[in-house]
Amino acid sequence: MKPADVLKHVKGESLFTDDFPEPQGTLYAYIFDSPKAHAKIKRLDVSKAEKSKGVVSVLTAKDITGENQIGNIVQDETLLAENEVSYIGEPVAVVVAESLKDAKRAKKLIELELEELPVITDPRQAYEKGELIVPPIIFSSGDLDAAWNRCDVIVEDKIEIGGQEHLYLETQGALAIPNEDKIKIISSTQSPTAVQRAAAKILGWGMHRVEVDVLRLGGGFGGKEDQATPFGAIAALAAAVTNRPVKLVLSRPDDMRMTGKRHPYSIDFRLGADKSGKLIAYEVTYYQNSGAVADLSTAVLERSLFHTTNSYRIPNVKATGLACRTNLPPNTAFRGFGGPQGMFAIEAALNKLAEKLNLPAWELQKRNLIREGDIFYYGQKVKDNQIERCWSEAEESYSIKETIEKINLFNNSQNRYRKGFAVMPITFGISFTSSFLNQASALIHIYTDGSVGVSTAAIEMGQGVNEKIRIAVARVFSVNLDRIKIESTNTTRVSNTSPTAASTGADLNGNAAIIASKNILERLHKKAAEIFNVSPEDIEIIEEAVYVRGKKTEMKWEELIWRSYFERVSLSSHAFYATPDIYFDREKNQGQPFAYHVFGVAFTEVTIDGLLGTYTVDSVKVVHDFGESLNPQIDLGQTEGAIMQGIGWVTMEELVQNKDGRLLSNSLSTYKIPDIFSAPADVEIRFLENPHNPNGPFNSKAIGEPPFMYGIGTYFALRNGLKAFGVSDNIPLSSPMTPEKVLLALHSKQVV
Ligand code: MTE
Ligand code: QUE
Ligand code: MOS
Repeated sequence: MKPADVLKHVKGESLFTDDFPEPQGTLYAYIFDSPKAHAKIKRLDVSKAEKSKGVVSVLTAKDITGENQIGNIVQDETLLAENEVSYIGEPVAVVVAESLKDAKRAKKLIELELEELPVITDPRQAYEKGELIVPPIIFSSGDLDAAWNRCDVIVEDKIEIGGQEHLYLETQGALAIPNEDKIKIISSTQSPTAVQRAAAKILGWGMHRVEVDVLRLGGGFGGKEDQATPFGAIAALAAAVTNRPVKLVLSRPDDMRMTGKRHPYSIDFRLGADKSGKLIAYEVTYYQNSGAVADLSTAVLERSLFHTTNSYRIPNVKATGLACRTNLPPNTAFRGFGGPQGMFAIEAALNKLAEKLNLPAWELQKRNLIREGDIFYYGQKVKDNQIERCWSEAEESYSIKETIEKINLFNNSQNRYRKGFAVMPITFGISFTSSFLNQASALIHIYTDGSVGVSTAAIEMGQGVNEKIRIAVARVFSVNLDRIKIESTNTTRVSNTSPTAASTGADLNGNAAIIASKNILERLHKKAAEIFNVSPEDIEIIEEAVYVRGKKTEMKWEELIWRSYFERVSLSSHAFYATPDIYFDREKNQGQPFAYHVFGVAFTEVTIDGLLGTYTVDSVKVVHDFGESLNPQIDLGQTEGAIMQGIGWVTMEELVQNKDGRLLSNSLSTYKIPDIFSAPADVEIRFLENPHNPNGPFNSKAIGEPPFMYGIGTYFALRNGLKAFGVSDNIPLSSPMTPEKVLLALHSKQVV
């Protein structure tokens, strides 16, 4: 059966923030943002704008009745700039008017006088100037200094990894509706409680006076985890000041300019091994381009540290994370949350090492895979390890040897084209690494007709979490899916919500919903036992019918529900779930932060046109550990989408800023994302057989982020393709590998 949303999406019936019918008297907000990347504010005058036609109010920091602070992990972010601006796109003032046109007209009348300050856009430069958001974060294990002496080969190099624009289809936005002493915010956010908390703080109100409601998002990908917050808070402030509903929905150019992206990283590494290629020592330093304020940067950086060794056993490791403050919009969560940058670095290092040892990289990868019982360098034991099984099933299904033979034959058969091949294994930790966030609640009501309403903290953003929770609840009650409706996410029904992020949405909220369902089921069993004069253990509900001691009775679900209601049994339950046994010690940087890991292996094959520098991704072939999938269609969709997004990141999505901190790739004509023509011709995804995951709802596994990192394989397949042209050494480790870069590399060798 298709997820409930599919038909609505196809027919264009699904509602997003901008689609909700606007209440009578709704005003429109438009943001006046900083035109400079770093400057002192000398004068801000909104008086002319205030007198402009249709304008009801122009808000500046002075209008904030509470605290002008929306920082999450670090309290370093104003909602509206006060004395200084630190990136282009930073909100300074907000025009609130009868129409968007009136607001835009008035915006031009705002006068801002700035005294420019030096602009930093490069993370290494920021580091040299001492501009760190937090002190260096260092994870290590073993004895690195001693280990280098035992290495037969050592490689070192520098890596540049680009950022990535989220490009969710629905831009950031919110609609705030005042209602007596409360404000209700309809927000396109992954984190309703973050919006609620920030709006309350800005207004100086208790959180109980702010209600946030989210039906669904047209995509988030991490970009609406923290960065939906300012727009929700601005709409709320405007609604409080004017006492009218206020809508704020960003245009695409405004969204691209104002919001942060995936963090670009500059990286130094050193990797050592013995003659056979067994890894001995790895040292890596991540210069994260954090942007102007902390946002989630420190948590993202930590995840890079956690995934520094990807799927490999390396006994001596030291990784240093530097959160470098620059004058760019605050970079933020994006699918993988720092994991991709960490994994890219170790893959780059392994490829370099393979070149030096004159071995194929996949030989090295395979030799060094983690084994059951190993210890990840941050202290967690490798448990329920599936990486070797994924690898061997991939080899069996897709045969490396034959692929290589076929590629060599092709490469030797003509001059213009070369094929390249790479393997990308992934081992991705599931849980927020900030342990406190691994909690969720669910509220379930069964109505008197036997239909069921389910509220959780999960945000539906296209990833199918609602359908997964629906399936889990239907399984507990053993009723038809049609009976179950997943409600909007609402902070008055389910409070203190963790963001739907870290791929944990279905796990945390699914488990909470299962507990709530079981609570009610137990009461139903008790009632049925009373009716049939047996004990509750004798009762079962199977496919909407009541069974006594394994025998079907005449009593159906609807009748049992009505009888229970009539005899005053509670048909509602609220339940709480917290992931057991996780912790992380931030003094020692050791612990057991993850509930479990997700494993998989991807084979990627590409063809480069040596004349044009263009290329195609011929195939991506995957064996992935899905656990027991709650819905294979959803999980396949997540895997394919994530692979494509990952390929986009390492091949064509190129963010360009000038020295003044201005985003030049600020539209879809200058920022290219993959389309159907850049999709791999062949995508094969196999489900690892006999999976096992007691931590996921019904043995399922998280899927949202891990397959993104299969995309990294495309980068190294392209690198190998270049090598097949004879471009061997010193191909700069610089992502994305755009066709321009391919052509430059080819020209440097005059190969065609
Ligand atoms: N899939 C779609 N279609 N749209 C999205 O915005 N976000 C991704 C992933 N898959 C996203 C998506 C990210 S960044 C995460 S963390 C997970 O979904 C979150 O949802 P989950 O925890 O329910 O998997
Ligand atoms: C993965 C994530 C997140 C994370 C850690 C992960 C994430 C997130 C936070 C976070 C951390 C500290 C806070 C906070 C949020 O950590 O999405 O509010 O105080 O928001 O490993 O995806
Ligand atoms: Mo996903 S980056 O954790 O929202």
